[in-house]
Amino acid sequence: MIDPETRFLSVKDLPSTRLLGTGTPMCAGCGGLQALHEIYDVLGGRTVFVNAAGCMTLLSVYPFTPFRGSWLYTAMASAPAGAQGIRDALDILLEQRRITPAEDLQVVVLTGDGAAYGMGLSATSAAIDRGLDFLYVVYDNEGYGNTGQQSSPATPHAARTATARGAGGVPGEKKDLFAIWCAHGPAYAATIIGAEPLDLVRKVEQAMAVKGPRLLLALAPCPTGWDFDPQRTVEIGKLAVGTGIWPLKEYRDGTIVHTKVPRRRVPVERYLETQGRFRHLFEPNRRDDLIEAIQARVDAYWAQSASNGA
Ligand SMILES: Cc1ncc(C[n+]2csc(CCOP(=O)(O)OP(=O)(O)O)c2C)c(N)n1
Ligand code: SF4
Ligand SMILES: [Mg+2]
Repeated sequence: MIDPETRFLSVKDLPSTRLLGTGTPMCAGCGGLQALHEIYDVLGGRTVFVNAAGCMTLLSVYPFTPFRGSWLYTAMASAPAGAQGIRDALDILLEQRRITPAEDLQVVVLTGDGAAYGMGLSATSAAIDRGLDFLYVVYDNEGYGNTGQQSSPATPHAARTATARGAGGVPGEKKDLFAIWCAHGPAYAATIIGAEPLDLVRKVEQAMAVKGPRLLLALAPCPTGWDFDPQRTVEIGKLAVGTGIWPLKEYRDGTIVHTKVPRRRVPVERYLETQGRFRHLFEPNRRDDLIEAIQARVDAYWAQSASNGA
């Protein structure tokens, strides 16, 4: 039932973990929002989100929020520093017995790839080094989505963006944030995607079961920035896993394990052809050089991980 004062669904009608409706317009079919919904189902309301500027910032526009806990908005580079301040404050309240352990909150950074792979990387590295007890959730839509999908360090090779409009798209390669986190020896790290909810939920539970720096890195199919029909979000997410472009894996105790290995990998072009950002690989002339380069990189990744026994 809609509450006439807040214009949101009445809280008492909903299970305690669901996101409430938001008054702000988010894109239909947003893969980042899909992953966040699923993560929040497990996390629940005893969370405080620390958000680096990006698309998800529009979820909480004062005085409205779809979350049941608190929300702190920070500059793009500063979310881990904000998380440190909140964790410290909670620890002081606990020490002074002004809150009970049952009233303690999970401190969760919510950030896009532009902040996570780029602007916020230094603050993140320092927070991991300090052993900060926080969950770091990245929705990776492979570009600066909120400002019109400019290239970010997470944009994949050959994708066209607002700042890479040339014949070959982005010349560089996507940065490996998961590997960067693992090199720090965190308490936990995992890649996830909203289109594989069972794998995702298990990883959120694993992350919540330990203390320290923890990463959940979600590929976030983005109909607006990647140029596809919003109804294809789940299909494209499953193709990202099935082609092997987005390996689902987790890091625990120094070991990396793949949690879903595609038995027979689908050719990457099945994934690429679903998105307007790769249309120039197929029209007006087929760019076999670029398609083969992308396929070769994926093949090399899986050959390497097989030889490592991951
Ligand atoms: C230092 C700084 N530079 C630029 C901006 C403008 N800005 C706001 S959101 C955004 C895009 C952030 O990209 P990402 O972290 O990937 O999140 P997304 O928008 O894709 O959700 C930018 C560039 C900013 N807020 N701060
Ligand atoms: S631009 Fe992409 S990531 Fe941002 S809200 Fe829209 S669909 Fe989601
Ligand atoms: Mg982004």
